[in-house]
Amino acid sequence: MGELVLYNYELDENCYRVRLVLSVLGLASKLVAINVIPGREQQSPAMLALNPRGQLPILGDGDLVLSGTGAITAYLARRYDETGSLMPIDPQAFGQVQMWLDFAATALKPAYDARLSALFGIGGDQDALTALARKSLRIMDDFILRRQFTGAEWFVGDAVTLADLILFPAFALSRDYGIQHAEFDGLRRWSRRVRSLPGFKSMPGIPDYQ
Ligand SMILES: N[C@@H](CCC(=O)N[C@@H](CS)C(=O)NCC(=O)O)C(=O)O
Repeated sequence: MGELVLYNYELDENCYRVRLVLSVLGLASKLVAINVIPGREQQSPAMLALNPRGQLPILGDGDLVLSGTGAITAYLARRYDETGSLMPIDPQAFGQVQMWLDFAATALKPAYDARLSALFGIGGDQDALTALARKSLRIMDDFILRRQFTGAEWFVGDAVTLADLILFPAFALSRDYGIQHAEFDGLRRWSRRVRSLPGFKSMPGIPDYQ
């Protein structure tokens, strides 16, 4: 195994997703701090050489360089999760995890942008984005509540998967853009389970109480 290097912006939700997966997997990594706001260092020639899209997160593992939250976390799960449970081998569970990863990248994009708008004044119309984010969190809440009624605790199967780790930050950080956790009983219960995982790691904006 080469050295894992994460090009990281501490306040970014997607960088946090990678830090969380690394931590739950018990992997040590070198964090290289990139000044995104206000420095726009992710657009520097050195960073564009690693990711021509000029975005974080970027992960180096020896000679391998990956960018994009989904690709990085899927790689880490497949490469380093010896139990194979974070990214299940079983085709049905694999498909269900992929469905939630797609949901995180698409339906939860407004939540990402609403937070950028609330914290940094970029990303678009905060009210419109917050309304879309609430709709997506409601879909997640309805889904997990129905599962909790049957005794299940996780989004897919009977153990934590990448789906839970990738969905978690959008809910955990929702107060940053004005959505209170009291609106979502199922997600509150589920997020306590995520927080109790061995290796769980928090970030600024996620309070310790729950
Ligand atoms: N789809 C990408 C989105 C990454 C993203 O939006 N990264 C932010 C982190 S702060 C970024 O680099 N923003 C700066 C920019 O887009 O110029 C992913 O999932 O990794």
